[in-house]
Amino acid sequence: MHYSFVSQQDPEVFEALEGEERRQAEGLELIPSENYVSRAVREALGSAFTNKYSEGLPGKRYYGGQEFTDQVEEIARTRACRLFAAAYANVQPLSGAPANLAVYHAVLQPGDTVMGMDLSHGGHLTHGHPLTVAAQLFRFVTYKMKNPETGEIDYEAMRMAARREKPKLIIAGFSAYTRELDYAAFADIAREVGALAMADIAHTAGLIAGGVLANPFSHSFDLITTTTHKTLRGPRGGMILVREENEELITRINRAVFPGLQGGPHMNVIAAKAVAFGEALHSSFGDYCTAVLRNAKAMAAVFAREGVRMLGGGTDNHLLLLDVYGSFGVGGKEAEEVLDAVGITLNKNTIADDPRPPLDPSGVRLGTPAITTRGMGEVECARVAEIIVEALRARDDRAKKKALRDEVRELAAAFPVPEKFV
Ligand code: DSN
Repeated sequence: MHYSFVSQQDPEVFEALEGEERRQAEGLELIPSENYVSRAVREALGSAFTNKYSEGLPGKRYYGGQEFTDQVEEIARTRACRLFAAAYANVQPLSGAPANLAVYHAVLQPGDTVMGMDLSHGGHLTHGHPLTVAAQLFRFVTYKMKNPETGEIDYEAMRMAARREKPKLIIAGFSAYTRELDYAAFADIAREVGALAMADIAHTAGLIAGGVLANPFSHSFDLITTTTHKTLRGPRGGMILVREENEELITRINRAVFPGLQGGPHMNVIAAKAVAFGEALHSSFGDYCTAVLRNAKAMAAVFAREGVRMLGGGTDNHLLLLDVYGSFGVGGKEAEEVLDAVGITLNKNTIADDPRPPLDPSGVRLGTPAITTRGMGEVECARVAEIIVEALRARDDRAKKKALRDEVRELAAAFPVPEKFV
């Protein structure tokens, strides 16, 4: 990106833009929720749609001048439905947290019970953290893994808890869980207790669209929420998908998004979602998703060989969660800093029932979506895993860290961030 206008008009902001471009090009991005979008997606994000207000839905807006907003929102909605076999898509949520809140607003009454995965076992803040507004309005109960070494969720304990607590909504989804979910078990429990089943697939949306992980709609889930970035490789944003042509539920969802929670949708982002969904419908996207999983397994094999404790014992998806405190005697905060210094970006993360505090937990979380977009394969990903192990073991050895930093730069230079995916 050249930023020719910003560079002339606003050197201060230009410096930050250039710095971030350089950081992304020269380092290796392993935060599993991050990725690189195509130049086409960036063009749509920077388009004239950013100037436009368009409260309402296609064909039913509150402002004039909507012929092209309607056109682009319909393209995004239709493509989203095709990607996930949905009957209906609302593509207006600003991101994943507002999408989840919109579903709660649409289908729950204050005081209703919701069941979600415990945060330290991999769940997300919006699935019931006490500091969220949702937790002040609704009553959240949690389920956990039976065994953090295998990652198996305790579905029987979940069923017993659901019978006892009578949730109105059961959420399947995570931001730090490495194993495939048994959507059939979730749906069965939800049906038994009369709850709606919602899957928050923010992390795995691309992998589901690409056909390498199961689609919750194939197991009768009622609703899906997701972000549109992460593995789906679109702009930052969210959406809500409905499985069936259920007019009442669809109307509730639409009203919860607008005017319930939001005003005007960000039409430039919706245009960029449409472009990204078009890329995800392309046959090459499935190959990308297959490579994401293969690369994650290649990294897991190195960590297993090196005796690094992985929560869940490995991975079925794009992410890995390492117990760095247990494995290297280093907290997650210091591990994140050491790896940042060698050019590898990942994030500190709590592990199941972590005794350490969230700002310096026992774990780090990493994943393969971004480095796979750069074209790296199993050989490179295995080497990146080795570099992580070497850097954490040699964290007090400046010369070794410098050598690793140089190697990371060379690797990044050999796999430039691509501009086109289709
Ligand atoms: N912040 C996202 C993640 O990193 O997983 C989830 O909201």
